[in-house]
Amino acid sequence: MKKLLVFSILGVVAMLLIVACGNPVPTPAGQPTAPGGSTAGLPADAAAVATERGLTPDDIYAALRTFTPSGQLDPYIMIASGGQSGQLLAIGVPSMRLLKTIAVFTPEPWQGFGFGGSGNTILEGGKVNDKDILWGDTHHPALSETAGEYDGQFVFINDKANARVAVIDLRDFATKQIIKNPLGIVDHGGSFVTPNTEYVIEGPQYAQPIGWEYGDVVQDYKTKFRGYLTMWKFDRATGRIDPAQSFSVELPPYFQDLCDAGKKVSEGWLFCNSFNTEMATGGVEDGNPPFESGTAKNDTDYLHIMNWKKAEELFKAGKTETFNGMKYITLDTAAKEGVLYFTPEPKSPHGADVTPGGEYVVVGGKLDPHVTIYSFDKMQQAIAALNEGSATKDEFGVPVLTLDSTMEAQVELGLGPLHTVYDDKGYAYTSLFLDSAVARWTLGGPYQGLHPEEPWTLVQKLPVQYNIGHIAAAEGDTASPDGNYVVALNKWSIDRFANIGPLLPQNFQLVDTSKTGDQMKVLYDMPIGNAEPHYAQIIKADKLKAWEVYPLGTNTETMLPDPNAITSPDQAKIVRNGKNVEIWMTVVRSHFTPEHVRIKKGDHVTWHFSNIEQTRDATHGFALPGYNINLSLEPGKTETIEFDADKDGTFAYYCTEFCSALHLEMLGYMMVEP
Ligand code: CUK
Ligand code: CUA
Repeated sequence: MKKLLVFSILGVVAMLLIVACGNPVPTPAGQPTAPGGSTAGLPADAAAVATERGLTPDDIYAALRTFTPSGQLDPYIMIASGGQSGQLLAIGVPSMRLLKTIAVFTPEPWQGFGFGGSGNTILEGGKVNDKDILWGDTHHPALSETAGEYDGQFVFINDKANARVAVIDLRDFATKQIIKNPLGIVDHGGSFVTPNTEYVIEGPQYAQPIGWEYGDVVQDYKTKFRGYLTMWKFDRATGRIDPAQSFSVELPPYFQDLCDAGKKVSEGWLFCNSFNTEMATGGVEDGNPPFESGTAKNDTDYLHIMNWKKAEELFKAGKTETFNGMKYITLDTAAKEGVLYFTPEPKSPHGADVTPGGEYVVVGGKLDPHVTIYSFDKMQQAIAALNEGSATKDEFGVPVLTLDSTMEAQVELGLGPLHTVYDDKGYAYTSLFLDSAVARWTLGGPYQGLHPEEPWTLVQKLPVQYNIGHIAAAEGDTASPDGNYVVALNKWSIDRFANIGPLLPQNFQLVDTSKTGDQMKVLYDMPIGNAEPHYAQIIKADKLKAWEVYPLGTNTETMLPDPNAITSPDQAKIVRNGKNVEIWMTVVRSHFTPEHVRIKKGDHVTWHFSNIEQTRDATHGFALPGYNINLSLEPGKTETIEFDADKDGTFAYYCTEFCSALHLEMLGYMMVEP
């Protein structure tokens, strides 16, 4: 532990230096190639370009590894969180081309999400205390899995800021459901899935009273403040989370941080690191230690080891309490019935990443130079031994397994280890925040023999620019990772891009991991100019089977035929019933039918749009000025809006997608009589 302490001090010093100078030391830039030197072998015109641009052989290699000619498709798609934009990003790998921003928690006009159509209904599912919340802080996307492999059907994402989870259908890369956790107001350790997506898991972070009811953080902390981990039951057939079949587990008021589900040998279990076992309550203004040091006093925190299958049994047996409709297993029950165990983890831990076969859990210590590797097998032995006799318990009665009894190895990597991902060569990759590096190191056990090196040793530290947070690997969270690439999700970009003012983009750096040994290379820098993403997952593109167009008359919220769909302009009509006006409109290149909509001030308008195209990419838009209405009408889609005509006047509605040569002529008039 003394060693830990020394390094944690080093870590703090390094962190302070970074904060003080605001400038991690950049790595030396690539040296230009001497004319006629390492461009040998290139065609003359390519050699001339390389010489003129001062490209090194490494640069040329990187260009060849990433350049994707027009019309060629990327073999991987990365689904990255969009941080405080509240969205997700779909990015091609290795080209690092942004393909789509997927609207999730934040209204987005291009997709017509939240400007009058079904997106409004979906966003309403995310209300908090009846208040519209029109942004999110997305952290950890989780692709749906079958037998521990990404299956390309769904992706889930949490909103840390409001403890919500969203479901995105990968048939159309569109959000279908937002669900609010009734127990917590902030989350973090989610979303992630069980190996067959039986559950989408949402772990907590900052402790709070159940249902975020009133409590005093100092006086009530140990009695009222808690963490809650929620197992959201996912119904593949409907593509929705089913709250009635979902349950939660009450946790102590430690700050549970990041979780991962066991798989293969550890299927049925899950693991979360935590970082405030001190139960610090802040209050720097009253002379108390601030959270940043109060939470870092202890040498160790607790890795949470949870038997979710056991928890599911208890839930099914009715051994739960209920709050706001959410069934939950109390902390006392979880501790006594073998749902929850702890084992120590060093200094300000972050991340808990299960190896592809489920044998080990790797935890980084932000203020410790090591990663700690826990063995699931050893955990089970320690648990079996516990049951026979005396167990150490924390103050909430949760059994604590000793570090010696659960630890397989520790590997010293450098400063600020955070997150770990895996490849197909028996290597693990850990992000080093303070060192600004990606550490490649070797796994032992069943992974020994996949690589030429000793087990549990550091192989290479690759500098990245700068201050890497998460790291993502191709098929990295599956039972069989690919290993061609990892992406460093860097928090700071500093000098990597043109100066566009004090708010700088994040820097996603593509790293080549195709060769063994110390051969990792940075291939490409991609600026993320809209928020601070946290995690990302990378799926093989051929696993995605997205629709090219919607079948004619599809309601894209339900993905079923829409009862209000029409298929030809002949069926278009306007029907008045008292003050209610209902419009059935077709949309096709290059006209709306009808082109004249005459209504009266005070009417309630229900307007159905059917894009009757089946041509790929023949998307139309519908903008209604003055009414905050904007739709995206992809081929085959039927969409409905409703509004009160509370402003009289003449409103030209028009198509916002340049759909044809006569796109500008695609318009109509809504005349609202005073
Ligand atoms: S956290 Cu952001 S770098 Cu939310 Cu996964 Cu570690
Ligand atoms: Cu339809 Cu432009």
